Amino acid sequence: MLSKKIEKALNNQIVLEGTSSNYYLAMASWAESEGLNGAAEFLYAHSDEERIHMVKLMRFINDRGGKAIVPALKEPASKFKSLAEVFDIIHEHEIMVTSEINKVVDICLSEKDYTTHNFMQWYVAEQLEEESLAKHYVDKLRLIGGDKGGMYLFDRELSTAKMQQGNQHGK
Ligand code: OFO
Repeated sequence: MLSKKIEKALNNQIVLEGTSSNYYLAMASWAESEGLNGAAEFLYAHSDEERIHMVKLMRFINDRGGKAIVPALKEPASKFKSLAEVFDIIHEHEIMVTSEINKVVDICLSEKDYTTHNFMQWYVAEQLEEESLAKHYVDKLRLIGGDKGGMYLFDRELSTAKMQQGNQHGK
């Protein structure tokens, strides 16, 4: 049985995962409208991944006798200056999500809830991958700068890039 404190922390995390999914969806839509089809593919897929992260939390809460809440989400930004800006935002966002996940892990330890602590380790590993992937693309875009040929190749690379976490964790 989940303590109220843990249930609340997990429901807060649901809000964040849902927010992430929405952010990526808005970015995907922007990229698609800009003709950045590879980036759009990548971001649509990432949005789906984040929704899976949200639902995974919901099912865990309900399974353990708590009550998962489907959150109302704010409308995300829909205009971006460039793909470089999009990936800067993603990187910062994922750093923030990591720190929120670490807080949930701290609460698990203080509540001596080792089952939820164990469950949260999946998210800890996930964040490590997401942060490093985002950083990798931020660095690449910085190198590309305003080079159109480089941007074309980058967009093409994204169209084949899979969100590694989905594959590695067997979702
Ligand atoms: Fe759910 O991993 Fe990003 O936010």
